[in-house]
Amino acid sequence: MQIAVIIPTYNEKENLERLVTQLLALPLPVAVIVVDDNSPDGTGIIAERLADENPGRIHVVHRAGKLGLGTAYIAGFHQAIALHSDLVVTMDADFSHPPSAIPRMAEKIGDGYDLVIGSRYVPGGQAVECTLPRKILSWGANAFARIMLGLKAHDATAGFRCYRREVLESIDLDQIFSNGYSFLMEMLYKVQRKGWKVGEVPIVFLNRQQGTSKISRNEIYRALYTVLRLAKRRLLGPAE
Ligand SMILES: Nc1nc2c(ncn2[C@@H]2O[C@H](COP(=O)(O)OP(=O)(O)OP(=O)(O)O)[C@@H](O)[C@H]2O)c(=O)[nH]1
Ligand SMILES: [Mg+2]
Repeated sequence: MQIAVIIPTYNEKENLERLVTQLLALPLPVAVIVVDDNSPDGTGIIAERLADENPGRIHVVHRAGKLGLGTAYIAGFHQAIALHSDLVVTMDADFSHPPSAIPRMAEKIGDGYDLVIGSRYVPGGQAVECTLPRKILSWGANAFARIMLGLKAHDATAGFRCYRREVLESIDLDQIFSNGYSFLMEMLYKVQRKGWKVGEVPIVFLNRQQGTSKISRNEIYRALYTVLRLAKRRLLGPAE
């Protein structure tokens, strides 16, 4: 069983090497795919060095500029499919998502799930050191998406996920409209609509310790728009 871990990066020079080292030390056959958007802080150069030092285990996708999180995931998915990875994990570079949870996520796939979310909002999960506004935003976005789209997962906005490759192959990735953070909700919606089995394992989500946040007010409005657009299609449009 081969596992590809996709890490989208934009200015993560403080985090990338330490994260990659922890991932490669996991007791699993892990390959890492870094999707870097020409980070001004040189994260892409660090990724290249790590790829040279670990032949065959690290792949780097370089894009010309900051093109958004959604299309970064899609570029990573195409690469993971090309590598014939059995499982495809996505995670943030900033240590909010603990690498130590990946074996539990893979195990849950073994129990018959097609997508497993590293979840803050199931018993045993938590978000630590997050500010109150950030907690309210996350909680509100989840509640809204769950109600409007009928999503069953409790952490619908989580970027820490483990997909079976077949799930990704079943979805027309290049048709996904939203970029940025709302991509995660759209993707989960499509996975659920296809009838794939979605599970969650609890994780302790740690707020970013190093580097700076990339979430903007604009992204929040766009996420709101994405949920409304999908909800409208769900009520009125053709099943898809
Ligand atoms: N390639 C690429 N990666 C991105 C882009 N935007 C964000 N990222 C990465 O996506 C992951 C999540 O971004 P974060 O800035 O941590 O967003 P967040 O977790 O919502 O916010 P904070 O943790 O508060 O900073 C990180 O690994 C970022 O480096 C982008 O446009 N392109
Ligand atoms: Mg983060």
